[in-house]
Amino acid sequence: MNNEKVLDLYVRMLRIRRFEEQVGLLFAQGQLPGFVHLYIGEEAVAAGVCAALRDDDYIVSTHRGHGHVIAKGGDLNRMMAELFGKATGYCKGKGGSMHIADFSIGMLGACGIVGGGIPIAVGAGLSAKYRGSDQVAVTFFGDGAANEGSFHESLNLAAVMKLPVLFVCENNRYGEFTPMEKVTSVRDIALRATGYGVPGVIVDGTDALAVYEVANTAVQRARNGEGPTLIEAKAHRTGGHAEGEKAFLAGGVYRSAEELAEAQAKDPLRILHSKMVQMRVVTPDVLEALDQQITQAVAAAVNFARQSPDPSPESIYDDGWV
Ligand SMILES: Cc1ncc(C[n+]2csc(CCOP(=O)(O)OP(=O)(O)O)c2C)c(N)n1
Repeated sequence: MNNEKVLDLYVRMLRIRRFEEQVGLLFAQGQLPGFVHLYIGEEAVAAGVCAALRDDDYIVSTHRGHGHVIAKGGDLNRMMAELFGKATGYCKGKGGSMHIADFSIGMLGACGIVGGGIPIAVGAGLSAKYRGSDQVAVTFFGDGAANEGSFHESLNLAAVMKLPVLFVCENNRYGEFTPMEKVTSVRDIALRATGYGVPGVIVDGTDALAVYEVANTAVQRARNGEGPTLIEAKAHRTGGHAEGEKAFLAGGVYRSAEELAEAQAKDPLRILHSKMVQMRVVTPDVLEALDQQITQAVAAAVNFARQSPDPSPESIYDDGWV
């Protein structure tokens, strides 16, 4: 992988991290009207996969979707405005965090229904195959979603029809507050690929370079008409399931301090940062300047959102489908 590509991975991750940190802060200050589920700790998965895609490839996301939108090239201003519920947001302020879509970059949507996005990606893959367009579709989902019927039906259909789809399981080991082993019959989600006759690959989801390599292979396979791949990226979310978690958990603790510290130690940004400096891809000064630039872009997005108008009351019935 050339230096430019490595740096590109880092930039995608840093944009996600700084955006998410800001969103966490705004939520804590009571400035955002809806719920938010942050992606901090899992950045290498979205960055690694999306860096292996073309602009016209498709992705479908989850309730934890900001990172996917940003990694695919989403606009920070429109995202932030959507979180603030403003008319300039991606859904004109009516969707919020879990409903960001941007068809112009192939981002077909986030989805608050766990497992709900998976069949949408299969539909996009079917459409690409039908049109002979050479595009691929990616569905991101959690370990919890891998226990939904939609996952199994979708994987089977994609395998039978040899659809150009990447099933990317972001295994952060928890579904809300339930550890995976309490609700999942296998230790590795990737094992389930065998049951559907497709490759199942496990990758360290904190290592963006490794995720990129695995995704690249799966994308080539999909474009060659060889069908789907199930990728399981083992990752950690370093924050709560949703922001404000403590408020509704009533003090209950579901993860030990040691486990959390272990997760924090596997920070994908820090890992790639030190690799890049070690490999002399770039100097720390350049990375520092990049960080400042991205931090400013996120601050500008907050200003953009704050200065944007609210949706007008007359528009309440516009853009709605029943
Ligand atoms: C069909 C459905 N069931 C339950 C919920 C409530 N819910 C929201 S997020 C979540 C946990 C999802 O866990 P996972 O798929 O592992 O994703 P993660 O939050 O870990 O990224 C649940 C149960 C939901 N939104 N949709």
